[in-house]
Amino acid sequence: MNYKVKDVDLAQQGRMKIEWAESKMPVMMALREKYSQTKPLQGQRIAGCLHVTKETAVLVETLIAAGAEVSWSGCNPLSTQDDVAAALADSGVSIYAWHGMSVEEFYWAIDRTLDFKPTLTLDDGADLIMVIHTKHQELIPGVLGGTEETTTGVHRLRAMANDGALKYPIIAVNDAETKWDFDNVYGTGQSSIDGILRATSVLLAGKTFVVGGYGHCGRGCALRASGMGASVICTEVKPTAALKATLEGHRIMKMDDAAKVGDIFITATGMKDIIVKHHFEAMKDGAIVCNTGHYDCEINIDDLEELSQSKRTIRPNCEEYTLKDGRRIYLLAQGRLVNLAAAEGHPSEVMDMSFANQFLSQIRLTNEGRGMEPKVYDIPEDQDQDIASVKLSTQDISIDALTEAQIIYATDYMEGT
Ligand code: XFA
Repeated sequence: MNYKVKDVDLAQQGRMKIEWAESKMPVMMALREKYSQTKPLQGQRIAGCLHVTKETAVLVETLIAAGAEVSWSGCNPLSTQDDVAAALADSGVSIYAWHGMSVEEFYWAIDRTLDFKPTLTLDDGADLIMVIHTKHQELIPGVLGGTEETTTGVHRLRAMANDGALKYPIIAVNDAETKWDFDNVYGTGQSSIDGILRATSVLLAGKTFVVGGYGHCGRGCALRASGMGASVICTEVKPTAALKATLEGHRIMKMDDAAKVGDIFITATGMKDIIVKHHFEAMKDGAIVCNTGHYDCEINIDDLEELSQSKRTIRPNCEEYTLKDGRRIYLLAQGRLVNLAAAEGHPSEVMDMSFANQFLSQIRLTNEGRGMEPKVYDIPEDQDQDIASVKLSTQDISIDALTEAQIIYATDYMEGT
């Protein structure tokens, strides 16, 4: 048996989820159609370590359609959708992933995906690359290259490359515009609002919605909250970001002032201690507080506990804290990422473009990996534009093209003077 999943009988349910995702991932389906003819990944063995979700299943089956053999593990013990893993196993994919696996099982699963001696790796968080570089260096000569999905992984790999410790080329999918921008602004924006609504069912219209941090994620949250009729206040430490927020129609305040007037608070900074004791002390009765930043330290929960006389779970993912003076504060998803804990993470339409970058980068490594230095590479600008272009065309949206004369105008510095 070349798989280990929770229960292969869940396959039918998982297959329906995958089919739903396929219908929302037109770029991946167009790539599948195109490359199932030419099979550019024929002969490649891809070891993948990436969240086992319905969207990832679409990527896996597209890699297979393009000729690759794959072997898969999950990159986070809690992100595996067991029914999706079952559907992949049932279709003959070697997959080693189940929800709630232990740390030992996690590394056991990665080891299993290395049994077939991969020629390419695909990572989210660089765990697979790390295992190969530390425990299985004998595999390195056979690896053409790898791709990495996230910021954290890319940071780790750039540091390795600087030390000369990286032994094969990596393409940083994270840094593609069609990944980074769309995930963070539109993916996080919608899914975070979705999480707040599922956890609370409040009306956003007319509420004062406070966003901590006006980076990409904060911007997405502000955009969507304002679109639903909330009045948005943003907090920032960076002058240019604060200025952008004001020019995009939001108010900017210090958190100390926003704390007094906000109905709903969301942190999206990547920094700790955004909402602390004196903020809770200033909040209105009924204030809702949540986080969509990378870590769960943006809201100081110890402070909230300290101020409270009691707490109870009043709804799923919604903890009611009663302060000593009787005011109530609602903490969502225990301060963890509200878009993952209370909703379903990025929508398939957004993952479509990230995974198109993954897929095309695997093909690039197949063709060019041998000649590439062991460094971290960016996605070429052309690839971003190609992916965006396919996304538009699948929605029957046409755009203009520059005329011959316009191209000359754009490139000839003598014109226009
Ligand atoms: C779970 C993802 C993480 C799931 C899986 C099951 C469910 C919901 C944990 C994840 C990431 Cl850490 O997926 C979501 Cl029921 N994703 C990515 C994702 N987000 N990330 C929001 O959706 C991006 C990110 C995060 C959280 C970057 C840096 C730090 C944290 C994998 C995925 N998502 C689509 C799920 N649609 C059902 O495939």
